[in-house]
Amino acid sequence: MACLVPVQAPVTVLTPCTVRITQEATQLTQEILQTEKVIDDLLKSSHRPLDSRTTAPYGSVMPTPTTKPLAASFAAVLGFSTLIAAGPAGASPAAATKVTRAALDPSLVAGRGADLGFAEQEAENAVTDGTVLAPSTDAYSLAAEASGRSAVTLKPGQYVEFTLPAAANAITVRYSIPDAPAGGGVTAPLEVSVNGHDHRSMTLTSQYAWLYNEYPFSNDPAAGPLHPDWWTTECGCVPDQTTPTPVFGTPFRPNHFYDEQRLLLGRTYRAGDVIRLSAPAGTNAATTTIDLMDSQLVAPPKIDLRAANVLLFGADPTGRRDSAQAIDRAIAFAHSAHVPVYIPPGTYQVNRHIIVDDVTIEGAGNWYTVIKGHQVTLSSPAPDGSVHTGVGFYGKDASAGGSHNVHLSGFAIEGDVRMRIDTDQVNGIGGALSDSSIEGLYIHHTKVGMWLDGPMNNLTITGNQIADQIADGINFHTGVTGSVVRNNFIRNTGDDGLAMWSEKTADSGDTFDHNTVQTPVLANGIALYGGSDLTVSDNLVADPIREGSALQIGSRFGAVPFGGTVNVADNTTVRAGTFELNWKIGLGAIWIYALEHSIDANIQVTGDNFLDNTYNAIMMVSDFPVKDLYSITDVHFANIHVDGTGTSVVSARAAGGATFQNVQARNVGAVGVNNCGSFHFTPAGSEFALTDLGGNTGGGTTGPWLASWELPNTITCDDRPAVVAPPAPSAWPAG
Ligand SMILES: [Ca+2]
Repeated sequence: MACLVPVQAPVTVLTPCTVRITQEATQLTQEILQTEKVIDDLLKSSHRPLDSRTTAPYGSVMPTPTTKPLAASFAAVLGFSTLIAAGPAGASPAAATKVTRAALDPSLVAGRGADLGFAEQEAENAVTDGTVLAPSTDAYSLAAEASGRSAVTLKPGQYVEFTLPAAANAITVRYSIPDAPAGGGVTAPLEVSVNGHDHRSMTLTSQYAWLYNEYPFSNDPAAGPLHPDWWTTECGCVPDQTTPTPVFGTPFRPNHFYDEQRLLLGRTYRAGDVIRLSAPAGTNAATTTIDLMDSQLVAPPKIDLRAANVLLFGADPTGRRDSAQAIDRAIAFAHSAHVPVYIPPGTYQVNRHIIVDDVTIEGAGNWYTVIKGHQVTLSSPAPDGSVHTGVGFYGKDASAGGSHNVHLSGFAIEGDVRMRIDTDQVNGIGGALSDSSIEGLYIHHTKVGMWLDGPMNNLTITGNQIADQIADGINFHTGVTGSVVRNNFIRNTGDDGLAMWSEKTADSGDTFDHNTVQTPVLANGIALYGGSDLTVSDNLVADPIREGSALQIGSRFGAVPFGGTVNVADNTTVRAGTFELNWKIGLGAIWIYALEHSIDANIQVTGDNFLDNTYNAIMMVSDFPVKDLYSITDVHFANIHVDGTGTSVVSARAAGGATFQNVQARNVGAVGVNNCGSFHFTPAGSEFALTDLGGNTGGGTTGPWLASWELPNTITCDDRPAVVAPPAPSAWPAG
């Protein structure tokens, strides 16, 4: 019978059960201390199987300890013995390639967004003999999905090179290579050299890129429309109700072009050293497009000797054998012994969910400890509707009480999801996790990085990177309360970057703070769908592409109405306010959308900067079929900077009203307020009223953006005003 020990039981309570567990823990710790040579040897020879040593983790004879500190052993293997090695003698520091944040000068976004210790350099600002893509925000183009809306395309034999701005031992390359002719992706080499030597090769892949067609998308570039019974914007028709049947070119709606890959350089290079990325002359990729490179100085691996080391429970750090059961055994032991689980450097194959409850799992850092899985087709659908499973760490389902006191940190999750199937639970993190924390993970190639299904309470998500997802980055789904998402970096999601989705049950008391969200290829950077007392603060959101914008407050998708106060404070958006392909009108960087209910919660939008808006900065809209049912009535904008709009500062396409105070605008491309109200156009004016609380200054070609003649509700409705591309954002004068 298993020992059942209360979570808080002190080990000084000497029941027979706790005595045995304490003895086991002591023995295990001693064994871990004795295994440094095992781990050391293992890391030096990644091909050596562990079988003979790890099938009996308890009581087996372990090798004699060596005098070499374990940390030094890890360091030697991972290149840190040369941590402070200088670059080649005589290398002259070149001018560093410009460092940016979301392709902006960092001074323009100081104090906002995430800081995870890497420096972003855009390829279009680097030295190259390739072709710099002309900036574009047109969906389904390489430029639109690139950070800063531009990238560099290399033909075989061409290069792009970046001068390091600071010492670095690791890079992340965001790139795109073509799909296979019939879909499914290809691999192709990318050569990396530093200062003309230290050559190495990365193997790029497009297996996780290139989706086509309509929701939920396809990997087949030749497929005709998946939904000929849907209204289709390209023909402005329902294809199977149209004669003659419209023909759509293929590939139809290609998207999700980019992927990223990380590389430890094996030593530390200096500021001024030059990293060249080359498409080798013989590459099978006709083009290799480089969007950007991030560089950083990764800390040495973390080691925890007091924890339950998964190697002692049979885990295989070479990634050859499945380690799921070994990790389960380590978790079971750690749970009983009240110690954390430690996953040392290595790649661990896991092809299903690891169920976590009341446990701490620590990796050595997400550059070192990688949990990697294949997507597995289930023999029959799971009760939750999944037809696949894959690598992920899951709390128990909320209907089973959820999990509590789970703390995950310092590892990467590398999934294998290439298609969007919404019923599949193939997310990096899932289930219900109350009183828990997730810190310092890198989550890649899963469907959703973290999909939490409440009800649950008090989860803190900090310092994570989530990239190249098929769907959302993080979603608080249904009754997630009192939880925080802070200082996370999200790039290239196939749906919302960060979302709170109050389907049926309200999310409440949650905060998204100081996150960076870049290039969601569909939907929004940050979206709130219903809920109460929510905060979105100090985030940086860049380059949304279609059917969404930077910030959305939307009453849709079966969400409960908004309640309480919604604070949208001190965020910066850039290159948002996209073109809505179905409506064929421009959106706003912040998009407030009453589709299924009126929005009458107290919405405070304060201190935000909306930069380089492709169309509008602010849009408030109710869909046309429900324009007389729902309104938007209690929205307040204050202390806002709008720097550049292709069209207006405010587009109002709903009944209701909003107040404005100290909303300062410049480089406005069209009339300051595009006011359609609810489209009745009566002599009384628009159904949407603007209230000027003072300090609303500046404008553009048409004079002050909030001119007195526009107030309170002058109809200025124009579906498609001419777009005037704004100049690049610049510093705002003090005061
Ligand atoms: Ca770029």
